Amino acid sequence: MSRILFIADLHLCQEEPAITAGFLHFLSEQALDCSELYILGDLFEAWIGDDDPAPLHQQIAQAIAALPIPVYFIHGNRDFLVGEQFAHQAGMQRLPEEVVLERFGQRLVIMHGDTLCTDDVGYLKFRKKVHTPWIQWLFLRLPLALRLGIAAKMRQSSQHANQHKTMAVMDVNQHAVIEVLNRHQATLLVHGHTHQPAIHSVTEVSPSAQRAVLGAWHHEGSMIEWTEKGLTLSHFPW
Ligand code: OKV
Ligand code: MN
Repeated sequence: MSRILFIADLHLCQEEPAITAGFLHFLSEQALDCSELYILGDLFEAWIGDDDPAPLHQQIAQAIAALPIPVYFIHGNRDFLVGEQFAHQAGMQRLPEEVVLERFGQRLVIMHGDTLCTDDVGYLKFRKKVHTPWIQWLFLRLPLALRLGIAAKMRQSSQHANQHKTMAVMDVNQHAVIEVLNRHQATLLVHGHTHQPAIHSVTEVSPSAQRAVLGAWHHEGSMIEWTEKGLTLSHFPW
């Protein structure tokens, strides 16, 4: 039996040990009962380089590496610097921004979801900067303490900026959703990022499609499973 799991937006950090505990519990129960696990970004709240000695990172790497199933990772807007070293330690394979999975006779696109939020011009500008290869190259060569300081400052100013953004601006743009589905000739899309869990029908494409959105792991876990019966969104306590 084939059961594919998707999760995203755990935003793991030292300050929220209950979420880490919830994830470790998820790995030891749900994840044992599936054939593949896809982590669609923002597994971590912040990432400033694989050389960060935070014990949380090693704990998570070991727990993922212990799984008997293949684990795949797509970068989120927060952990976009997760590199080959960490991926190797966690025994997971990093995937490009958008990937098409062909199972059960259907085509399903997976992505983090930030690039669907095309109305958030300020975020797209930020993204373009921090995704520029030479800027990343320079950042990763700064001393760890300096990177930690810069990152903390950037998170602080982003929190202030987001207070003035409406939910509509931070949600996906429907034209971007249609474009992705058409470009990949897919009828299913699974993403996270918006923290607005739901399964939507997309009737502007033909044949009509489904867009399944993962929830963030704030007070409970969120996952989407894909079986021959289709997509199911579920939430579970720690
Ligand atoms: C991640 C976000 C902070 C949003 C910085 C170059 C530059 C990488 C970085 C520093 C910040 C990631 C790596 C973080 C996401 C924020 C604030 C807003 C909207 C540079 C390359 F520019 F300084 F040279 N960073 N960190 N934000 O703290 O994890 O996604 S982070
Ligand atoms: Mn995100």
